[in-house]
Amino acid sequence: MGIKTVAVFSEADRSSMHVRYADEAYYIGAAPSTESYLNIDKIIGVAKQSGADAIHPGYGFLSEKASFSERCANEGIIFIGPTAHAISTMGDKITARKTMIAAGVPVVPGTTDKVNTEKEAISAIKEIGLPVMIKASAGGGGKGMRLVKKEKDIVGSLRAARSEAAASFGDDAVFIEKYIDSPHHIEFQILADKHGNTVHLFERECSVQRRHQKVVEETPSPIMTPEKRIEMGNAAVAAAKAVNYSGAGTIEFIVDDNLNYYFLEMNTRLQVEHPITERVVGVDLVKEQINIANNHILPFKQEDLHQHGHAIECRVYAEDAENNFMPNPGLIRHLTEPYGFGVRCDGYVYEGYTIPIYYDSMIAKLIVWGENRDEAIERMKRALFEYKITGVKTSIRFLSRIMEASDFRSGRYTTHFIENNLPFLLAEGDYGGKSSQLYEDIALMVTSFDYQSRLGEKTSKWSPLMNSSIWKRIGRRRTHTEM
Ligand code: MV4
Repeated sequence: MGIKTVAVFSEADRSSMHVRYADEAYYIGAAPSTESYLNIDKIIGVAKQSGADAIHPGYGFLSEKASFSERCANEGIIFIGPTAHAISTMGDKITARKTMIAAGVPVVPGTTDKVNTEKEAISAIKEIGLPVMIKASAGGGGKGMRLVKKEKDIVGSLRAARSEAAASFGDDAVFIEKYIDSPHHIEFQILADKHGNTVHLFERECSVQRRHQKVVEETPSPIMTPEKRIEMGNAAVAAAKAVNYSGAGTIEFIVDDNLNYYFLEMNTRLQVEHPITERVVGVDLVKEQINIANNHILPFKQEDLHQHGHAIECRVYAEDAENNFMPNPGLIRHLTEPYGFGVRCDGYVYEGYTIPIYYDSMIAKLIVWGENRDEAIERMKRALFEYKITGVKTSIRFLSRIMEASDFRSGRYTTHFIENNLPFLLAEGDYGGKSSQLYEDIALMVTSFDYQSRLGEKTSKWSPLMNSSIWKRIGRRRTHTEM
């Protein structure tokens, strides 16, 4: 777009790629995010100092902070995202529910107002019927929720949900919903300009998740019908219009096996999984976000938008699946990323880079496209096979097993997919047995020694175990041919 970029970085991100790629980069503080990426004053300070006219908040940190959107507006800096009003309305789940009811968007049967007393809770649950979910109004993404199955557990769960909400969010307001068992998580991408035009860019199926962390997403959803898609898309547009939304946003629904759908929450930001929508609908969502912030009119209408083929995203985490998915930060020794037709690899690590311990353990997103779902799955398996990372444990093999699981292949899976298939997903598969990591390391060492023997004595003092990339070690001053 020809726009100059300014990066901010914490102590832990000095050697990150975004710092090198940006036109300018500014240090904003120590590694903990409260001292850097969550420090509004520091970020506004950099915007002023550098003369940046807009801030893109990404998809973490301050991206859904109403006070940050407001501060930008007050400082005359464009926040590439919705207004503080839209963020705070959707951030408060009771207000969001009420707004959705008024807009005619289906919500899960439950209480409209916050539940104040144990007596109120008991009578509400009598009406709704067990099982129910008690949810924190200030929560979201699974925080501050309690499932209640038995009458005798109501009081205890209410107290627990309330105190957890008070401790986590400083707000103990809770509401109660009917529990939807084994749901699908299906979300709709929307785009809205500042001139009253709102469109949806269809759905993403996000039911492959573990502890409220998404692992695989795909579009179209294998359980969607053309009729439901139109109905839910219209509901998503109505939801966005109800808060005068502008920018990119996502309406999350839970969907039961009979395709009854209920509004859960709205994410008032770009999401991690946006590339699958970009690929299937053919729209660059970040470009549209920037143009919307710049007061442009949306360049397409609903009837211009179509889904073409099938896209899948796998999130690659630096974690140890066999050790309860424990984060596994550290030095990247060797990296080979997949490529080719229909493959997009959005990563940030490189050989010699050390993943810091401070932030999320997601290190890459692998997105593939195929003419149809089966082709997309086959392409994903090929791309995962080509993807080699040594030095840290990653979820690549686990993802490969997901692609082979019969529940995934059939397309009939719910949010319980991972827990229901864990032994299969952790077992050795086509991808290679437990020894495959050892073989990979040996192959890497052999390659490294081979290079060294051909490059002559001069370089042989470099142990391949110190750094797997010969290019990094010797490539700084002399080129390969000079050696
Ligand atoms: C529910 C539910 C069942 N019934 N609400 C989890 C995250 C938060 N956004 C709401 N969540 C749920 N709310 C009712 N009334 C089940 C979940 C849920 C879930 C939802 C979407 C994706 C994954 C999930 C995993 C566990 C529970």
